Amino acid sequence: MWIRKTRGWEMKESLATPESVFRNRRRFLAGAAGAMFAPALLACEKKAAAEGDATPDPSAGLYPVKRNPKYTLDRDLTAEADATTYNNYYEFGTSKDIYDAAQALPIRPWTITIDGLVAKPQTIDIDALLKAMPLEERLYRHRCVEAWSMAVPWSGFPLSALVKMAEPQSGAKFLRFETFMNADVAPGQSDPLYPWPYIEGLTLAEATNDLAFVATGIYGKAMPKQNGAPFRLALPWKYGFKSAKAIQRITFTDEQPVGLWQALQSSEYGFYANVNPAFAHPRWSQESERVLGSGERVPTKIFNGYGEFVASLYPDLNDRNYFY
Ligand SMILES: Nc1nc2c(c(=O)[nH]1)N[C@H]1C(S)=C(S)[C@@H](COP(=O)(O)O)O[C@H]1N2
Ligand SMILES: [Mo]
Repeated sequence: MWIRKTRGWEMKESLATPESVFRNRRRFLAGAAGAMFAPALLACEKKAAAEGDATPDPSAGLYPVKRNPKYTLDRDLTAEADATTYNNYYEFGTSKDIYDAAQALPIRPWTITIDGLVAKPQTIDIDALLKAMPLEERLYRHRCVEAWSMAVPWSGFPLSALVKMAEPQSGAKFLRFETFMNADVAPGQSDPLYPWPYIEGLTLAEATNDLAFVATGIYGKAMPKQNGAPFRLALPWKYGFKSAKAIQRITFTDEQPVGLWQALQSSEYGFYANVNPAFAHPRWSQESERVLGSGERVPTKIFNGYGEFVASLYPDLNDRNYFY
Protein backbone atom coordinates (compact mmCIF):
# COMPACT_ATOMS: atom_id res chain seq x y z
CA MET A 1 0.00 0.00 0.00
CA TRP A 2 2.73 2.37 0.94
CA ILE A 3 6.16 2.19 -0.64
CA ARG A 4 9.36 3.33 1.02
CA LYS A 5 10.72 4.93 -2.15
CA THR A 6 8.31 7.81 -1.57
CA ARG A 7 8.13 8.52 2.15
CA GLY A 8 7.91 5.77 4.70
CA TRP A 9 4.99 3.54 3.70
CA GLU A 10 3.24 6.29 1.82
CA MET A 11 2.18 5.79 -1.75
CA LYS A 12 -0.42 7.42 -3.91
CA GLU A 13 -3.07 4.93 -4.88
CA SER A 14 -2.82 6.08 -8.49
CA LEU A 15 0.83 5.01 -8.64
CA ALA A 16 0.05 1.35 -8.00
CA THR A 17 1.21 -0.77 -10.96
CA PRO A 18 -1.76 -2.20 -12.83
CA GLU A 19 -1.56 -6.00 -12.83
CA SER A 20 -1.42 -6.18 -16.63
CA VAL A 21 1.77 -4.13 -16.72
CA PHE A 22 3.79 -6.41 -14.55
CA ARG A 23 2.24 -9.57 -15.92
CA ASN A 24 3.46 -8.43 -19.33
CA ARG A 25 6.84 -7.60 -17.83
CA ARG A 26 7.10 -11.09 -16.35
CA ARG A 27 6.13 -12.65 -19.68
CA PHE A 28 8.65 -10.46 -21.50
CA LEU A 29 11.43 -11.39 -19.15
CA ALA A 30 10.62 -15.09 -19.41
CA GLY A 31 10.44 -14.86 -23.22
CA ALA A 32 13.68 -12.93 -23.61
CA ALA A 33 15.50 -15.20 -21.23
CA GLY A 34 14.14 -18.26 -23.00
CA ALA A 35 15.47 -17.08 -26.34
CA MET A 36 18.88 -15.84 -25.29
CA PHE A 37 19.84 -17.18 -21.91
CA ALA A 38 18.15 -20.54 -21.66
CA PRO A 39 20.85 -22.22 -19.55
CA ALA A 40 21.06 -19.24 -17.20
CA LEU A 41 17.28 -19.23 -16.76
CA LEU A 42 17.34 -22.93 -15.97
CA ALA A 43 19.93 -22.34 -13.28
CA CYS A 44 17.79 -19.52 -11.89
CA GLU A 45 14.70 -21.70 -11.83
CA LYS A 46 16.55 -24.47 -10.06
CA LYS A 47 17.75 -21.99 -7.48
CA ALA A 48 14.21 -20.70 -6.96
CA ALA A 49 12.89 -24.23 -6.57
CA ALA A 50 15.59 -25.05 -4.04
CA GLU A 51 14.81 -21.93 -2.05
CA GLY A 52 11.05 -22.48 -2.15
CA ASP A 53 9.33 -25.01 0.03
CA ALA A 54 8.05 -27.61 -2.43
CA THR A 55 6.29 -29.94 0.03
CA PRO A 56 2.99 -30.99 -1.59
CA ASP A 57 -0.13 -29.56 0.08
CA PRO A 58 -1.92 -32.48 1.80
CA SER A 59 -5.25 -30.62 1.62
CA ALA A 60 -5.21 -30.50 -2.20
CA GLY A 61 -7.69 -33.40 -2.45
CA LEU A 62 -10.36 -31.63 -0.37
CA TYR A 63 -11.26 -29.24 -3.19
CA PRO A 64 -13.43 -28.30 -4.99
CA VAL A 65 -16.19 -28.04 -2.38
CA LYS A 66 -19.90 -27.34 -2.83
CA ARG A 67 -20.84 -23.73 -3.53
CA ASN A 68 -23.14 -21.97 -1.04
CA PRO A 69 -25.71 -20.28 -3.34
CA LYS A 70 -26.54 -17.59 -0.76
CA TYR A 71 -23.59 -15.42 -1.83
CA THR A 72 -23.98 -14.03 -5.34
CA LEU A 73 -21.99 -11.51 -7.38
CA ASP A 74 -23.06 -8.46 -9.36
CA ARG A 75 -20.03 -8.74 -11.67
CA ASP A 76 -17.76 -11.25 -13.41
CA LEU A 77 -15.33 -13.35 -11.45
CA THR A 78 -11.75 -12.08 -11.60
CA ALA A 79 -9.49 -14.27 -13.74
CA GLU A 80 -7.57 -16.75 -11.60
CA ALA A 81 -4.29 -15.60 -13.17
CA ASP A 82 -4.94 -12.04 -11.95
CA ALA A 83 -6.12 -12.85 -8.42
CA THR A 84 -3.18 -15.19 -7.84
CA THR A 85 -0.40 -12.97 -9.24
CA TYR A 86 -1.42 -9.48 -8.06
CA ASN A 87 -1.15 -9.62 -4.29
CA ASN A 88 -0.62 -7.61 -1.15
CA TYR A 89 1.60 -9.53 1.26
CA TYR A 90 4.08 -7.22 2.94
CA GLU A 91 5.92 -10.08 4.63
CA PHE A 92 7.27 -10.87 1.16
CA GLY A 93 7.74 -7.35 -0.19
CA THR A 94 5.99 -4.05 -0.74
CA SER A 95 5.15 -4.59 -4.43
CA LYS A 96 2.21 -6.55 -5.84
CA ASP A 97 4.68 -9.00 -7.39
CA ILE A 98 5.43 -11.25 -4.39
CA TYR A 99 4.23 -14.48 -6.02
CA ASP A 100 7.70 -16.06 -6.29
CA ALA A 101 8.94 -14.86 -2.91
CA ALA A 102 5.88 -16.26 -1.11
CA GLN A 103 6.66 -19.79 -2.32
CA ALA A 104 9.40 -19.92 0.34
CA LEU A 105 6.86 -20.09 3.18
CA PRO A 106 6.57 -23.63 4.62
CA ILE A 107 2.83 -24.30 5.15
CA ARG A 108 3.19 -27.75 6.77
CA PRO A 109 3.32 -28.52 9.57
CA TRP A 110 0.97 -25.65 10.48
CA THR A 111 -1.04 -25.24 13.64
CA ILE A 112 -3.68 -22.75 14.75
CA THR A 113 -3.50 -21.82 18.42
CA ILE A 114 -6.73 -20.66 20.06
CA ASP A 115 -6.22 -19.02 23.44
CA GLY A 116 -7.33 -16.24 25.76
CA LEU A 117 -10.88 -15.99 27.11
CA VAL A 118 -12.22 -19.36 25.93
CA ALA A 119 -13.38 -22.53 27.65
CA LYS A 120 -11.51 -24.68 25.10
CA PRO A 121 -8.03 -23.28 24.50
CA GLN A 122 -6.25 -25.53 22.00
CA THR A 123 -3.60 -25.87 19.36
CA ILE A 124 -4.99 -27.69 16.36
CA ASP A 125 -3.23 -29.03 13.29
CA ILE A 126 -4.51 -27.38 10.12
CA ASP A 127 -5.36 -30.71 8.43
CA ALA A 128 -7.34 -31.89 11.48
CA LEU A 129 -9.16 -28.55 11.49
CA LEU A 130 -10.01 -28.82 7.78
CA LYS A 131 -11.54 -32.25 8.42
CA ALA A 132 -13.61 -30.96 11.36
CA MET A 133 -15.02 -27.85 9.65
CA PRO A 134 -17.92 -27.63 7.16
CA LEU A 135 -16.12 -26.65 3.92
CA GLU A 136 -18.05 -24.69 1.29
CA GLU A 137 -17.37 -22.30 -1.59
CA ARG A 138 -18.48 -18.66 -1.56
CA LEU A 139 -18.29 -16.04 -4.29
CA TYR A 140 -17.18 -12.81 -2.60
CA ARG A 141 -16.14 -9.36 -3.70
CA HIS A 142 -12.92 -7.98 -2.20
CA ARG A 143 -12.21 -4.24 -1.93
CA CYS A 144 -8.67 -3.12 -1.08
CA VAL A 145 -8.28 0.20 0.74
CA GLU A 146 -6.05 1.19 -2.22
CA ALA A 147 -9.21 1.29 -4.38
CA TRP A 148 -8.81 -1.85 -6.48
CA SER A 149 -11.22 -4.76 -6.25
CA MET A 150 -11.74 -8.34 -7.33
CA ALA A 151 -14.42 -11.02 -7.15
CA VAL A 152 -13.26 -14.54 -6.32
CA PRO A 153 -14.53 -18.00 -5.33
CA TRP A 154 -13.11 -18.72 -1.87
CA SER A 155 -13.31 -22.16 -0.27
CA GLY A 156 -13.31 -22.51 3.50
CA PHE A 157 -15.66 -22.41 6.46
CA PRO A 158 -17.59 -19.83 8.50
CA LEU A 159 -15.48 -18.21 11.21
CA SER A 160 -18.48 -18.73 13.53
CA ALA A 161 -17.84 -22.52 13.43
CA LEU A 162 -14.37 -21.97 14.86
CA VAL A 163 -15.69 -19.54 17.49
CA LYS A 164 -18.23 -22.16 18.55
CA MET A 165 -15.48 -24.78 18.86
CA ALA A 166 -13.48 -22.42 21.13
CA GLU A 167 -16.45 -21.70 23.46
CA PRO A 168 -15.79 -18.03 24.27
CA GLN A 169 -16.16 -16.96 27.89
CA SER A 170 -18.60 -14.16 28.76
CA GLY A 171 -15.75 -11.61 29.01
CA ALA A 172 -14.56 -12.21 25.41
CA LYS A 173 -15.37 -9.16 23.28
CA PHE A 174 -12.75 -9.32 20.49
CA LEU A 175 -10.70 -11.76 18.43
CA ARG A 176 -7.06 -10.95 17.76
CA PHE A 177 -5.49 -12.67 14.76
CA GLU A 178 -1.74 -13.14 14.53
CA THR A 179 0.16 -14.15 11.42
CA PHE A 180 3.36 -16.26 11.25
CA MET A 181 6.73 -14.74 12.14
CA ASN A 182 9.68 -16.13 10.19
CA ALA A 183 12.12 -13.57 8.83
CA ASP A 184 14.31 -16.37 7.41
CA VAL A 185 11.75 -16.97 4.66
CA ALA A 186 9.84 -13.65 4.68
CA PRO A 187 12.31 -10.88 3.86
CA GLY A 188 9.79 -8.12 4.57
CA GLN A 189 9.83 -9.12 8.23
CA SER A 190 13.42 -7.90 8.49
CA ASP A 191 12.20 -4.38 7.72
CA PRO A 192 12.14 -2.62 11.09
CA LEU A 193 9.71 -0.01 9.76
CA TYR A 194 6.84 -2.49 10.27
CA PRO A 195 5.67 -3.77 13.67
CA TRP A 196 5.64 -7.50 12.77
CA PRO A 197 3.93 -9.90 13.04
CA TYR A 198 0.82 -8.89 11.06
CA ILE A 199 -2.07 -8.46 13.50
CA GLU A 200 -5.75 -7.91 12.84
CA GLY A 201 -8.89 -7.92 14.96
CA LEU A 202 -12.68 -8.26 14.96
CA THR A 203 -15.43 -7.87 17.53
CA LEU A 204 -17.04 -11.13 18.61
CA ALA A 205 -20.27 -10.00 16.90
CA GLU A 206 -18.38 -9.45 13.63
CA ALA A 207 -16.59 -12.80 13.91
CA THR A 208 -19.89 -14.65 14.35
CA ASN A 209 -21.65 -12.79 11.53
CA ASP A 210 -22.59 -15.12 8.64
CA LEU A 211 -20.29 -13.27 6.22
CA ALA A 212 -17.06 -13.72 8.24
CA PHE A 213 -15.25 -16.54 6.46
CA VAL A 214 -12.01 -18.45 6.91
CA ALA A 215 -10.60 -19.05 3.43
CA THR A 216 -8.45 -22.13 2.94
CA GLY A 217 -8.85 -22.43 -0.83
CA ILE A 218 -9.61 -20.39 -3.94
CA TYR A 219 -10.83 -21.27 -7.49
CA GLY A 220 -11.70 -24.80 -6.34
CA LYS A 221 -8.16 -25.55 -5.15
CA ALA A 222 -6.13 -25.35 -1.96
CA MET A 223 -5.03 -21.79 -1.21
CA PRO A 224 -1.82 -20.73 -2.97
CA LYS A 225 0.85 -19.32 -0.67
CA GLN A 226 0.69 -15.83 -2.17
CA ASN A 227 -3.05 -15.63 -1.31
CA GLY A 228 -2.51 -16.56 2.34
CA ALA A 229 -2.25 -20.35 2.68
CA PRO A 230 -3.12 -22.25 4.68
CA PHE A 231 -5.58 -20.10 6.69
CA ARG A 232 -6.69 -16.51 5.97
CA LEU A 233 -9.74 -14.40 6.56
CA ALA A 234 -12.23 -13.20 3.93
CA LEU A 235 -14.27 -10.26 5.30
CA PRO A 236 -15.86 -8.82 2.19
CA TRP A 237 -17.56 -5.82 3.85
CA LYS A 238 -14.25 -4.49 5.15
CA TYR A 239 -11.18 -3.10 3.43
CA GLY A 240 -8.84 -5.90 2.36
CA PHE A 241 -6.17 -5.30 4.99
CA LYS A 242 -8.54 -6.72 7.63
CA SER A 243 -8.44 -10.12 5.88
CA ALA A 244 -5.16 -11.31 7.42
CA LYS A 245 -3.22 -14.09 5.67
CA ALA A 246 -1.34 -17.10 7.05
CA ILE A 247 -2.84 -16.88 10.55
CA GLN A 248 -1.33 -19.00 13.34
CA ARG A 249 -2.93 -17.70 16.50
CA ILE A 250 -6.39 -16.45 17.49
CA THR A 251 -6.73 -14.86 20.92
CA PHE A 252 -10.10 -14.07 22.48
CA THR A 253 -9.76 -10.91 24.55
CA ASP A 254 -11.60 -8.07 26.27
CA GLU A 255 -9.31 -5.46 24.64
CA GLN A 256 -9.71 -4.06 21.14
CA PRO A 257 -6.70 -5.38 19.16
CA VAL A 258 -4.44 -2.95 17.30
CA GLY A 259 -3.74 -4.07 13.73
CA LEU A 260 -0.38 -3.68 11.98
CA TRP A 261 -1.61 -0.89 9.71
CA GLN A 262 -3.37 0.85 12.58
CA ALA A 263 -0.15 0.70 14.62
CA LEU A 264 1.73 2.24 11.69
CA GLN A 265 -0.67 5.04 10.85
CA SER A 266 -3.73 5.24 13.09
CA SER A 267 -5.11 8.35 11.39
CA GLU A 268 -5.47 6.41 8.10
CA TYR A 269 -6.18 2.81 9.20
CA GLY A 270 -8.59 2.11 12.02
CA PHE A 271 -10.07 -0.93 13.73
CA TYR A 272 -13.39 -1.25 11.90
CA ALA A 273 -12.35 -0.36 8.34
CA ASN A 274 -15.78 -1.01 6.83
CA VAL A 275 -16.01 -0.03 3.16
CA ASN A 276 -17.81 3.28 2.64
CA PRO A 277 -17.44 5.52 -0.43
CA ALA A 278 -18.59 8.52 1.63
CA PHE A 279 -15.41 8.60 3.73
CA ALA A 280 -12.27 9.34 1.74
CA HIS A 281 -8.90 7.96 2.75
CA PRO A 282 -6.83 10.98 3.86
CA ARG A 283 -4.76 10.62 0.67
CA TRP A 284 -7.33 9.45 -1.92
CA SER A 285 -11.05 9.11 -2.65
CA GLN A 286 -12.92 5.87 -1.90
CA GLU A 287 -15.84 6.71 -4.21
CA SER A 288 -14.87 4.25 -6.91
CA GLU A 289 -12.63 1.24 -7.44
CA ARG A 290 -10.52 -0.19 -10.26
CA VAL A 291 -11.67 -3.70 -11.16
CA LEU A 292 -8.71 -6.08 -11.30
CA GLY A 293 -8.30 -7.45 -14.82
CA SER A 294 -10.58 -5.19 -16.85
CA GLY A 295 -9.25 -1.99 -15.30
CA GLU A 296 -12.79 -0.60 -15.44
CA ARG A 297 -13.70 1.92 -12.71
CA VAL A 298 -16.98 1.22 -10.91
CA PRO A 299 -18.68 3.00 -8.01
CA THR A 300 -17.90 1.62 -4.55
CA LYS A 301 -20.88 0.59 -2.40
CA ILE A 302 -21.32 1.03 1.34
CA PHE A 303 -20.22 -2.16 3.14
CA ASN A 304 -18.96 -3.20 -0.30
CA GLY A 305 -22.58 -4.10 -1.13
CA TYR A 306 -23.03 -6.38 1.93
CA GLY A 307 -25.21 -4.05 4.04
CA GLU A 308 -28.06 -6.57 4.28
CA PHE A 309 -25.74 -8.85 6.28
CA VAL A 310 -23.77 -6.42 8.43
CA ALA A 311 -25.34 -2.94 8.60
CA SER A 312 -27.05 -3.76 11.93
CA LEU A 313 -23.62 -4.17 13.57
CA TYR A 314 -22.87 -0.46 13.13
CA PRO A 315 -25.44 1.92 14.62
CA ASP A 316 -24.20 5.18 13.09
CA LEU A 317 -23.51 5.41 9.36
CA ASN A 318 -22.16 8.95 9.82
CA ASP A 319 -19.50 7.94 12.34
CA ARG A 320 -16.14 7.85 10.57
CA ASN A 321 -14.84 5.48 13.28
CA TYR A 322 -16.60 2.62 11.51
CA PHE A 323 -15.27 3.49 8.06
CA TYR A 324 -11.47 3.71 8.04
N1 LIG B 1 -0.33 -11.35 6.57
C1 LIG B 1 -0.80 -10.44 5.70
N2 LIG B 1 -2.10 -10.46 5.38
C2 LIG B 1 -2.60 -9.57 4.49
C3 LIG B 1 -1.77 -8.56 3.91
C4 LIG B 1 -0.40 -8.57 4.26
O1 LIG B 1 0.41 -7.73 3.81
N3 LIG B 1 0.06 -9.53 5.15
N4 LIG B 1 -2.31 -7.64 3.04
C5 LIG B 1 -3.76 -7.41 3.12
C6 LIG B 1 -4.28 -6.60 2.03
S1 LIG B 1 -3.93 -4.94 2.05
C7 LIG B 1 -5.10 -7.13 1.05
S2 LIG B 1 -5.83 -6.16 -0.10
C8 LIG B 1 -5.30 -8.59 0.96
C9 LIG B 1 -4.88 -9.07 -0.41
O2 LIG B 1 -5.23 -10.43 -0.59
P1 LIG B 1 -4.91 -11.11 -1.99
O3 LIG B 1 -3.44 -10.99 -2.23
O4 LIG B 1 -5.37 -12.54 -1.84
O5 LIG B 1 -5.68 -10.35 -3.02
O6 LIG B 1 -4.57 -9.32 1.95
C10 LIG B 1 -4.54 -8.72 3.23
N5 LIG B 1 -3.92 -9.64 4.17
MO1 LIG C 1 -5.49 -4.02 0.66
